[in-house]
Order: sequence, then structure tokens, then C-alpha cells
Amino acid sequence: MPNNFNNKSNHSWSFERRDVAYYIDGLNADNRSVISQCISLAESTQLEDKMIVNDILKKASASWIKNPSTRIGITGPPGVGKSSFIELMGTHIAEVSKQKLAVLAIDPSSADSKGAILGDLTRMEVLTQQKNVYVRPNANNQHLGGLTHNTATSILICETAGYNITLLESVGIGQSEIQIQSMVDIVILLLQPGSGDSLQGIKKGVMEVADILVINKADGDTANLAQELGSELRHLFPNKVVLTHSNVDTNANQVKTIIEKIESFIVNRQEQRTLQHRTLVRQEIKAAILDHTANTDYYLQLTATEPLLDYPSDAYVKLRKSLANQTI
Ligand SMILES: Nc1nc2c(ncn2[C@@H]2O[C@H](COP(=O)(O)OP(=O)(O)OP(=O)(O)O)[C@@H](O)[C@H]2O)c(=O)[nH]1
Ligand SMILES: [Mg+2]
Repeated sequence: MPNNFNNKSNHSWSFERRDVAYYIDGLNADNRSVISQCISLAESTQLEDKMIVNDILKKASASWIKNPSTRIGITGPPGVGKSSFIELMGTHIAEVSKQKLAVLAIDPSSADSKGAILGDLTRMEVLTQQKNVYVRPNANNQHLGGLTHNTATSILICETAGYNITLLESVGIGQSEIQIQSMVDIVILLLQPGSGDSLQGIKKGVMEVADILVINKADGDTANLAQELGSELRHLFPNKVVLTHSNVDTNANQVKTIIEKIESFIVNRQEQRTLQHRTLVRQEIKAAILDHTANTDYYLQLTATEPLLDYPSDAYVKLRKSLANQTI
């Protein structure tokens, strides 16, 4: 039954809120529209929406606990070839393994062009036609830096619907506060030769976080440069897997090798996930405070009874005090 909530949301989505059973049935039936609706609810900043998602995950916990997906993060600078790589690797996984694959991609062009949702859908043309693949092309909801605290919830929603491999695209690491390594089992960093800033532009810490370094565009004019960068990185990071690869030249395509490496990496996920859980919960706490203060116009509340003192940190102290008086 549709609920009569006031459908006011910071994010634009245009369907009615339904009861939890509707969403759970849809997820169990792998209904793509319902998966997308659930992810939109997860991305909302409205408490009512978050409560529905919470309820879905609680009631359907048996599904996602039983079906933890292998979570693979694909990151790298803009234009390096992440979406094209996901198209290739995802299609290979979907065809060969017949596993259910969820792709949560970032389409940076969506922020400035109306037809942008089609952008990544065209880049992932073959992949989106696979029956066992779900693609969410604008998984960041146009959030600068790529990931939000909601992405982890979106992964759980896909797992509830039976998706057992998740590919997560993010634009760069170290740029946004929400780090890809807090929500995946393995990080693949794509780099590009010949851009001049290939090494300088990427902080060493970012390299450390990556499990596999892939130098993309090892084809045509950039083939030699890619090999050179590969040698340099192997020298700098002797314990990392460093591979050169091309999305367009089949002779330089290393997708199969990369998949083998991924499989050999993922041994004990549980320990890592326990650590990630702590990070994710901290991110949720921060986001809850931000959303609450934004949605309730906290400034007005703070100043309703007495004016703020002339120094802005008074707002901080008042908020902290009011939180300290709350019970959970
Ligand atoms: N020569 C060559 N071009 C490639 C390769 N992979 C991708 N490209 C091209 O590089 C451009 C960017 O590719 P995308 O796959 O959209 O890159 P991306 O990293 O997802 O880009 P953003 O999402 O915008 O950060 C496109 O024009 C691709 O055709 C490759 O292996 N070799
Ligand atoms: Mg992309």
C-alpha cells in the first residue's frame, strides 16, 4: 500500500514511498526498478526514507548476510578508462561465471549535462544488455569526489537482491573524505601513461591503498610509455601487482589475468570487513548530523531562544551541548 508521506526530498525521485514488504518482494524477485527505488531511498537525506531502508535491510538481513558479494573497487583519475574497463571486465565475468553482477558507476558528466545518464550506459553498452547484470550509472548522485556514505548501503541492497559481485567505480582516491577502501574487498587503481602528471598527480598514499595497479591505454602511441610506467611502478612498489592493459587493443587486454589476481587476493574478507564496519558507522554518524542540521535549518533552532555569540565556534559548542543532553 502506498504511504501518504510528504514526499519532500533533497534528491529528485518521483515515485511514491511504498511499504517495506513491497520493496523486499521486489528485491527477492530481482526487480530492477525496485532495486533502483531502494537505492534512491538510500541516497535520500530524509529520515523517513532512511527508516524504510533500515527496515528493508533488517527484515531481509538473511539475504545479504547469506550472500555477501565480492566487492571490487575501480578507481583512477578522470578519463583514465574506468568505465570502459568495467564494461570489459564486467562482461567477461557475466558471460564466463554467470554470477550476478552489480555495477555502481560514477558518471561525472551527469553533473553538467541533461542526457548524461545515457553517458555511461552507452560506454557500458554490452554490459547493460547482460541478463545477470544490474548497472546503476549515477551511483554517486552527482556527489563531488564520487562516493558517499550511502554507497555502502547501496551495495547491501544489491546483495539483498542476490548480486554476488559488485563493481564500484570511483573518481580518484584520497580526494573525497569517503574512501573506496572502506567499502570494497580489493582496490584496482587505473593509471594512464604519458599524461605527465601520472605519478606526480597521484599521492603515494593512494598507491599504497591500491591492491592492483593497472596501467591502462597500453596501445597505439602510448604502448611504450605504458610499459615504461609499468617498470617504474614495479621498481617503486615491489610488493604490488602491476599490470599494463588496454581496453581497445585485444592483444594487450589483461582482463583475465586481472580477474585471476583478484581471486587470489580475496582470502579472508571477514577481518577486513569488521574494520570497515567501524569506519562506515563513523561516516554514518557524521552524515546523520549533517543531514539533520541541513534539513531542520539548525541555525534557526540554535538562535531561536538566544542569539549566537559573535564568534562562530559558539554554534559548535551549542550543538555539542545539545547532543550531549540527548539520549539515544
Ligand atoms: N586508447 C585507449 N583509449 C581508451 C582506453 N580505455 C578508455 N579509453 C578512452 O578514454 C576515454 C575515457 O574512457 P572512460 O572509460 O569513460 O574513462 P573513465 O575513467 O570512466 O572516465 P570518467 O568516468 O569520466 O572519470 C574514452 O574516450 C575511451 O574511449 C584504452 O585502453 N586505450
Ligand atoms: Mg567513468
